[in-house]
Amino acid sequence: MAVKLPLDEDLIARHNAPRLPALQDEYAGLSRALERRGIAIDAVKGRAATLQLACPSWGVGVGGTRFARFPMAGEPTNLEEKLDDCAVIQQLCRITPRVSLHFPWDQPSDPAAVRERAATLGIGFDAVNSNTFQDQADQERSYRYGSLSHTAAAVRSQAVAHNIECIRLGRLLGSKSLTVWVGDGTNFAGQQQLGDSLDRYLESAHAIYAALPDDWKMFIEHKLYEPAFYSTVISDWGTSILVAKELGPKALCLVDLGHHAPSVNIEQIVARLHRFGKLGGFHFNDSKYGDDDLDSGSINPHQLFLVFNELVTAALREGEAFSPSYMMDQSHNVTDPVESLLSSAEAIGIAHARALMVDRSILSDYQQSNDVLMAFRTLRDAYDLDARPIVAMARYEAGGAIDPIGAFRESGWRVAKAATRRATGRSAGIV
Ligand SMILES: [Mn+2]
Repeated sequence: MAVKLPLDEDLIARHNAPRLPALQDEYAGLSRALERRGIAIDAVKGRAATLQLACPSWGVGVGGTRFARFPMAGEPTNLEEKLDDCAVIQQLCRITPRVSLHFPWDQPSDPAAVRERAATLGIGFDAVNSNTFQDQADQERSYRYGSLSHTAAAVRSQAVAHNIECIRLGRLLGSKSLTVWVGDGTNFAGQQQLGDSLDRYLESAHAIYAALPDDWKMFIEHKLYEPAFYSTVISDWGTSILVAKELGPKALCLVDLGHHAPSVNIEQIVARLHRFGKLGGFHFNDSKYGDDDLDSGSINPHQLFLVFNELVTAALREGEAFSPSYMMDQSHNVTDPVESLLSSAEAIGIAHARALMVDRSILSDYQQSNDVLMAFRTLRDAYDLDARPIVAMARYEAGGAIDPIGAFRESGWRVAKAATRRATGRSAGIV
């Protein structure tokens, strides 16, 4: 099948040509800095180039808060247009080869045709996401008081059936995993018996798990609070890992960086989940106060680095057997979503590259001899290095843009789409 990428290939070449000498110069400078540490930059770049992030279909539209949404001219209005924007992101940054769909938001009338169209655009499909946290117009029973853990068996059955339908659609699209997040919980003490809610959830989750193909994974996404503000059924990584262990080997935990209590040590949670073979994947974003869904690395790039420090450690020990699923899960309220996703993909790539630059054998020696300060400084030394030339060079060599956001603006993509795509509404919430 002939691939027809959305942006003119010459545009990227014309964009890169005048920027290449400066990139080569900066890459050579970093190469010398790493050489003095006994690290070969090409090996780091080779591993940096293996990072792959999924783009969320809902992330390419302008998001919103509980209060308002401010639409943007030229944002996507349907699945086809979302795929076009995701393909633009992949063409420019080359580390987002797959899209994660959300049903029924992205319900395809002809999944085979959608799969073929995506392939033509140079992209595929990652985890499919079920949605039992809101009611749809044609829905028989309401999720107002819960879905998989609802007190009524008929509502639970409806939610289970929806998840099984997501698996069916995902198989037709070429996906290999289902992400299950439920907003189930309570807003009042006494509203439900806390243990019984989890039992009902488990019974439903077992029914979904039983419908998983052998080569599929089921990601359990926990979230501390919201929309339920007193108790949430799958509230934390402890509940998540217990559920995943009870369901079986195909059930794994998903870490969304915004879904934890404030000041929790997320990198330690990552290490714990990995230790027990239950680290399934990540939803990358950043937060200041709660589940803010801000751009990855925009608030706390150091935490992102520390998370990748754990991931790189695990990857070094296990090689290709270690392959968590990575996705960006963000809400873009005041920026162009394509630009935010390009910026975030770069931030994640930089955090990964910094972790790859840690001198692990020296770090291990300092840890073993309890030289606390030097262990800390070994880690910090890698964080303080400017990893941008590695990420940019890997991107350039893969056919992407040296400055993806600059190239996106030069392409005039959004202006052109503003003239052809219909206007969207102001309704609050996620697109
Ligand atoms: Mn998430």
